[in-house]
Amino acid sequence: MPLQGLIFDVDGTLAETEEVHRQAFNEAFAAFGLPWKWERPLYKELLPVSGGKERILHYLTKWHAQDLAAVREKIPAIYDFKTQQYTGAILAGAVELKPGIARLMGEAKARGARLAIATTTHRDNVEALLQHTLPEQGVSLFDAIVAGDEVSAKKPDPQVFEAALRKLRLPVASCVAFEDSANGVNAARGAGLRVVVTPGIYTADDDFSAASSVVSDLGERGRPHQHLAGWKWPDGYVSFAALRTKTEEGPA
Ligand code: XBP
Ligand code: MG
Repeated sequence: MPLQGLIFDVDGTLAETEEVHRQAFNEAFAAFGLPWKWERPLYKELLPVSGGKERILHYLTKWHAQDLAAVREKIPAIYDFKTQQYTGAILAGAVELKPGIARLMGEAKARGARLAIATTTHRDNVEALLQHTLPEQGVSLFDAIVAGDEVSAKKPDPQVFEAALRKLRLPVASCVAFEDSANGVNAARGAGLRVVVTPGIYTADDDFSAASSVVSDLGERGRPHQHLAGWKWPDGYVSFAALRTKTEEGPA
């Protein structure tokens, strides 16, 4: 079936954003007078819990159960503050798109393909990232955006990818997902999508065995990526033409 749709995860896939999230969480904890500090090793342990609110509740329950009654109802306010801190940092230029992302999106649109976002993060975070990194088109580049709280279950549940497919009005066999984590791969595979993985700084040792391709990044002409597993890419970068060949050749 011809390739017609690309569905992108956000955090760790469009850009390496998790350090900005981690910093924003810590700023929120300080602002609310909580003596909590998520350092990198702990954040790596917490990341498999999708969603900032769910992640905070998981941490509170597991590490500070004695404060559960006092803090639980503050989680929405803590998360809102965190989101404001995060979007502020993104709009101030904290990150840039990973290699090949803007190029592949441009190639896809030039060939009439549709683009979607399927993410666990807050919609405000997505819009800030797109506004800063794709200033000409931003959100309008995408035919569908499905963000964290718009589905009842977050990744690894497939709902966010299923919702994106519905909004794209495309069959699953004509689309490919891009992810950075095992949660994301499992969610995309659960929706029946093939997946190209570019691991994030926190997910390099995740299990990507269900993915069709694992590469360090999507690469650029003359700046080849590192091939890690699965599909091999001519000249070391993922082009729309090469992606179309792979997806039309292989099984769904
Ligand atoms: C990754 C996540 C998000 C972010 C934090 O989302 O699991 O929870 O870590 O963002 P993606 P929020 O699906 O884009 O990889 O605090 O807004 O959840
Ligand atoms: Mg991700």
